[in-house]
Amino acid sequence: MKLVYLSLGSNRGDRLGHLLQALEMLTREGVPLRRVSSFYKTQPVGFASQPWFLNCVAEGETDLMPLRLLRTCQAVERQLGRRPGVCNGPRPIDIDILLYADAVLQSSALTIPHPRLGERRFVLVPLRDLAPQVRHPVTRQTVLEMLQQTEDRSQVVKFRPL
Ligand code: PH2
Ligand code: MG
Ligand code: MG
Repeated sequence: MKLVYLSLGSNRGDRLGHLLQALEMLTREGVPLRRVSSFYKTQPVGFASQPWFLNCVAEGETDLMPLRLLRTCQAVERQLGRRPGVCNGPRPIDIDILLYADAVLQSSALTIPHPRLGERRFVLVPLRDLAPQVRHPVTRQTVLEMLQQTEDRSQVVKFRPL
């Protein structure tokens, strides 16, 4: 079993519902989730004129190889209505692989660790909830160190459903 960290984000439709459904579907499709971070309302990074996101990070265990895991994430995205559209535009769900055990790999289909892991507070803040001391397998920085050093200043606000 490999320990994996996945980032989930939604900024279209029922954002909370999409995240909850995706978490349940991942567990059913070969990625049993052990823990989930808090949920955060986050300012869009990159393409600014779109709705704020709801983001979280999940820790899972899987026997799926990295590319199979990517295909599984994409299948869940499709089942929740994701269609190829504007790159980085509003989407019901986006599921990205952040870390896959200590694996380092780069191909046209998939790069692990996620190449923008250190540049995004909407990823680092929820990842810190679960794994502040986990190290990036290449830079050897911990999640906490990456968060302290990132230049991203976008807003990440804890989401309170009630
Ligand atoms: N995902 C992106 C681009 N920008 N911004 C926030 N706040 N949250 C995201 O999940 C996100 C983003 C591309 O996948
Ligand atoms: Mg993404
Ligand atoms: Mg993605």
